[in-house]
Amino acid sequence: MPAPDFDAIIIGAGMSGLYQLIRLRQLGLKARVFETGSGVGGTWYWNRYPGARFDSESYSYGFSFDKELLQEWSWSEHFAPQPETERYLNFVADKYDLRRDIQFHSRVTAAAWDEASLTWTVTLEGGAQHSARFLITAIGALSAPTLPNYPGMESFQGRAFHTAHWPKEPISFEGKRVAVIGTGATGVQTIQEVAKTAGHLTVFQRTPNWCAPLHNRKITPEEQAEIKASYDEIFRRCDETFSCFLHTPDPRATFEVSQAEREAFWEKLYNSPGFGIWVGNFRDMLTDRAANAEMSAFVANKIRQRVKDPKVAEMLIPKNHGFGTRRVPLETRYYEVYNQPNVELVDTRATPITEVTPTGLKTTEREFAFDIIIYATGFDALTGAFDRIDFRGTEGRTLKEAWAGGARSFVGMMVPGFPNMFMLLGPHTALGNIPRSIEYNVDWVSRLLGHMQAAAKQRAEAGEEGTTAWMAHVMDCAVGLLSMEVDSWMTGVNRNVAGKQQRVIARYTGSAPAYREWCEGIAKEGYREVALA
Ligand code: NA7
Repeated sequence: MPAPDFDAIIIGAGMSGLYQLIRLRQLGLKARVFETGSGVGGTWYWNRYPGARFDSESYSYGFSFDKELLQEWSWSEHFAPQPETERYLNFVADKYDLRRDIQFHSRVTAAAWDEASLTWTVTLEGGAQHSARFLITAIGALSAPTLPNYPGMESFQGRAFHTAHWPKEPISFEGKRVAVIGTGATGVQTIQEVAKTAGHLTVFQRTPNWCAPLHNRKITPEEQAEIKASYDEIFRRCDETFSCFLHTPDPRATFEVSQAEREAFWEKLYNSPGFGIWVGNFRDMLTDRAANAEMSAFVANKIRQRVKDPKVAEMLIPKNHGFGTRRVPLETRYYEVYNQPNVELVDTRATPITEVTPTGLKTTEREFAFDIIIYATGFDALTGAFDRIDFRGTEGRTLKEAWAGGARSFVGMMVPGFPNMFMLLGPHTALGNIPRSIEYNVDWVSRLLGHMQAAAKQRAEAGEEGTTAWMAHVMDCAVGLLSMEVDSWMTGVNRNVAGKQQRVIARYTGSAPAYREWCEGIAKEGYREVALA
């Protein structure tokens, strides 16, 4: 039997693909990365829309695996913008000479397991095929962009972009009539940037989100020195917190403290940088209905204070979900944008968009003329990137078939029936501050591969029993969370995608430390629940 072309194929050259490549080289494995784009960076390569930046503190987001890299790279802002992150990931690719094992402009369309040769054969768009012992998906959790299905979208004569397919050349909004459709984390970042220069900006909002101030600023030289001296502490803290951010819930319950104390605490959070207001709030804010309602009322008042027109303010205040039950977009003068004379807000629940025309779009009420339409309409989250590739496991069974009743995974990293396939950001892995999960998952997979090398094993497959146990745990974690009562990508809903209209338990909602503990238990017992042969 001919040897496979590579020991391992990695799909995707984002953060997970890059780090996995480094780890595979350390194991002496010959790996090839296939990447659709022309450069490295994944999320930070594709999402180059105006205003794109971190909501995690920069120094908690970068790679932590190499102390030298940590000292060499200096983040310029507490929450770095996309161009800087893309530069950082290029710096990483250069530092470790990764490009020689990355093939760009190569979209993987299919991957099939062959039991006789114990290999995966990967097919690229265009038909080229490559084989490998191991297949590692580094395809992201939010990487399959979705567009609305309005009639006439192709007919638009101006320029139209999805935020995740933003062109590389600069786009000027100066004097232009611009539409932004969508007000999730991406839409909010885009809107506040485009509003600075657009001749006229119309925001089409279907569901308002609870946004909170980011409070970004430049990192001073003193802070830089301090950050570089405390990386051990920074990453230790990320390891300890629920979702790997620097913020951690307050041990108090909302109604344990007086109203004055509560308000003072929320005021402090509202004036502090980052996700503290979401993941560093009172411990019951995301589980206790009354607590959540109080917090929501606090933020609603902030919106009323910041938006001059009371009617517009009410349109911007979410009515169908409480604070933090969907992803909280962090913003910089977002609400003030609606005080500008060049900005208009349209509620597409009251007046839905009916069609896109050559010159703009129509709602049930009006016709609008635009030069540029920006679709900030999100992603087919968590499973969308998997659905775009025709994965075939044992006996030719497709991943789509295996997941027809909902995605099922073993600790988010393996799937029964798909031997030697590892997912770095599969459904049901810990998310949160994502690079922290990536580093853990890459290390876990690499340790398993090292174990297989040492034990002369060729084949690893997740067992049914372990998968059932993990999925039961995933279901248990979701009990009692207010977020489970709300439509969002976090509950698997995307109205633009067939079959994604109903809420499901789409992701692991337990803590990252608990996730790692579960995975460590498996590793410590010689990868129990993984059949090694
Ligand atoms: P999101 O959070 O899924 O937001 C998508 C937005 O687009 C949201 O406001 C949607 O409204 C809106 N949308 C989608 N389709 C339509 C149609 N057909 N008509 C009107 N409005 C529409 O995606 P993001 O890119 O902002 O963020 C995704 C994650 O990436 C984010 O959480 C970060 O962690 C990174 P809806 O709420 O569905 O009514």
